[in-house]
Amino acid sequence: MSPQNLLEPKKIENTSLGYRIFCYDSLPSTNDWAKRVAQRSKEERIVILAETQTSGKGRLKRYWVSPKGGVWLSIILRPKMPPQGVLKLTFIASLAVANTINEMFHLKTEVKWPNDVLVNGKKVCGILTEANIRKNAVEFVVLGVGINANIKLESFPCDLQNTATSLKHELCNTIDLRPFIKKFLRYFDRYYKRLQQGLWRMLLQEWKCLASFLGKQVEINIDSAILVGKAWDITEDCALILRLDDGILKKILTGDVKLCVRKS
Ligand code: BT5
Repeated sequence: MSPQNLLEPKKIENTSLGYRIFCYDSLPSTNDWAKRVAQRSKEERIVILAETQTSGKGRLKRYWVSPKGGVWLSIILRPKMPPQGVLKLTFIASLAVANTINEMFHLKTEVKWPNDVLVNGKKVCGILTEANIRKNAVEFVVLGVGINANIKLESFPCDLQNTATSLKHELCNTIDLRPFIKKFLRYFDRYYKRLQQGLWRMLLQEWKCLASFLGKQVEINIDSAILVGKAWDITEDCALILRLDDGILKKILTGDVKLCVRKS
């Protein structure tokens, strides 16, 4: 049987904003499947949604736990932007997730550089943006969004139970996934249009308003080294500026931010 037959979507939903949602029971990774779809057609605004992922991916080949009850989706986009701009899509997706959660459930949401959304200080969502670059131009982007929606904390592996949370856990209730996904896409679409209209500075400002780690003492894991300093600012190209204890400002392009408990 060909891969197409094996992976025929269970259903396709069209939204009023022009997104087509391809719904699957299970996929290894919605990002990987979205890349295959993007390579075969020239369309965009296709959303690959799976109830579970068997090999969900984080950055740097890390794993992403994706049991049933979560929102695991990837959006295919063809933005007109230079390859260096792609991280802006991660930022606007995290803004869209944070605002959706805030508006629907009145939970305290924050964003954390570069790709997390937190609820009550714990990770509820991670974003993985992957771009296909040809001749120094973006051919397509797959924007992967994983949201721990209706997941019991006990179903996370032990190492995640202190750092991850889910909407079900925070609300002590199950949420209705359809309206949640639709609202997220509406927010995302609004931010995406603003980005394409050249309103990035305004969007970054909005993101920073939700970034409560800014101004705090943090640790950044880069490869096997740990840098400690104050999270000083985010540049227009999405880098983190860390102010080291000796006052030197260091521009960080990738890494993981952890709040220090020692100083503030
Ligand atoms: C991310 O990577 O946070 C990006 C996650 C993107 C997942 C989506 S789901 C749809 C699409 N298809 C995919 O295959 N992926 C995308 P990173 O910042 O590297 O964080 C990964 C780390 O988060 C892991 O090493 C774990 O420590 C932790 N983690 C794993 N699963 C988690 C979960 N469900 N909730 C919270 N933390 C998790």
